[in-house]
Amino acid sequence: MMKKHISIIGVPMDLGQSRRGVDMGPSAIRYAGVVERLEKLDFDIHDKGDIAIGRPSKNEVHSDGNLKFLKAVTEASEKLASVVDEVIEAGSFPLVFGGDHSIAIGSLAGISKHYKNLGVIWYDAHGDLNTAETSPSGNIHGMPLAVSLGIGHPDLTNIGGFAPKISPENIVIIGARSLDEGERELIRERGIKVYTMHEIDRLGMTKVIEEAITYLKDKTDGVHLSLDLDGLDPSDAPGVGTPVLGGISYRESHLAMEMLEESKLITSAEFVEVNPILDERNKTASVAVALMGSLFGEKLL
Ligand code: HAR
Ligand code: MN
Ligand code: MN
Ligand code: MN
Repeated sequence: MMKKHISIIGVPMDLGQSRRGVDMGPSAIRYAGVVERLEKLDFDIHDKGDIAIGRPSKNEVHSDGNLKFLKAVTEASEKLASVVDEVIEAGSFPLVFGGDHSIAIGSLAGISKHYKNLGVIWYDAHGDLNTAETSPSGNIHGMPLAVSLGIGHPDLTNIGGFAPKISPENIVIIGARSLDEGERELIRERGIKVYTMHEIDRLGMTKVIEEAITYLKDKTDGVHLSLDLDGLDPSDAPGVGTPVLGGISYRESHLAMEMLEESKLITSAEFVEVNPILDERNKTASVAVALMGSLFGEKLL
């Protein structure tokens, strides 16, 4: 039988937020042994290296109506979208390493071209549903899910030349515990499915993932996993720019990945917000790699 192909794409982007160092995320994840780990599972791994990210000069206007580094983020998103598009075209599984979560704008633009009804699992402490109008920070990494719904600055919503990339009923957010008022309104207005930490505690991760799978299975023709490492508790994933207490444990995350693997639902994935400068001996990158192991079928016995 032909080996399945996975294509790794690094996106050393740190301009979607305010703490430098997350641009080194792709290196940290590679250093934690991702290629070796996935090759053991009998995949054919193609590491496509990193996308070139422009460095804005010091005197460039950094904020465009509460959108910091709009131009740099837009350019990087266009590049990422076309690389992801090529990877899927070639029949390979796109596995994207961030970089901050603004990169999901480009990933989803490249992926959604290939699906009529793309589903998205957004594993995150945050909703990432802000716009320039609602964002308390102007940081674009707090906006990619709204942008993919077609809500936000047109330079961002039209990446790849079309909008929207996804529809609200095909989204499941897991792990939310920090939402801004505008994000809450959008969730209510569009009826987005959210499992906050409250539901994870009450139902348990098993039930949450079972429900998420049932919710997405019949109405989608592909599901993208967008995993922000800050979805995990900071004690398990300290190397992130915006840690929030009371998060998903490593063990729960591990189980979630195993269940998603069994479901055979996931058709693309990204692991974002790994910041080795804020980390403890590359722990967060190692957690990311362990979760990828489970997502791609690692078994103990
Ligand atoms: N909601 C806040 C904002 O928009 C914080 C967002 C932090 N986002 C991430 N991505 N780390 O999930 O500024
Ligand atoms: Mn090959
Ligand atoms: Mn995020
Ligand atoms: Mn987050």
